[in-house]
Amino acid sequence: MNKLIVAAMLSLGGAAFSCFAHGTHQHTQAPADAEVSSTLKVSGCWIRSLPAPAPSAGYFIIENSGKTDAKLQSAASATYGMVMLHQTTHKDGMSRMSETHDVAIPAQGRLEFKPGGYHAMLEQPHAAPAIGSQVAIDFFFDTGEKAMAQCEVKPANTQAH
Ligand SMILES: [Cu+2]
Repeated sequence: MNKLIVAAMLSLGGAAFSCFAHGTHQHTQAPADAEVSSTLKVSGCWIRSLPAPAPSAGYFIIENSGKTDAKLQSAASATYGMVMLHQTTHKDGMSRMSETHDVAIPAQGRLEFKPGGYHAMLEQPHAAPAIGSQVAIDFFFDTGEKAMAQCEVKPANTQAH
């Protein structure tokens, strides 16, 4: 792992972050024909922007007004070469991130992706998006549907909404 990334993350509040080397990527290809869901909505999306080569993180709320559980399988954005789903866990005073898949949103429920928990890891930006600009992210579910969101780019020192 790049020392610059560690330094950038340490400067975010003292917590020691460790991004696992993702050795076993199984990237779900975003289905091009996915229809926009009428029951799965993403709102409140924002991005904590970090200078390259550090990845930025996306946070948002998924609401499921449907009658069955749904799983978020992947996300994609034209602004980033790769978007992964991550979960931050805390153990022995350390924070670390690992890749996750199939994040369940319960029927008639919601799930918040927020600092210290689930987030979208936004890697390989094609161009660094300006603070205050909007970045489009698509979210793909096991129902074969997608949800779209516009995410506001916020500065690196943003801790929450
Ligand atoms: Cu992460």
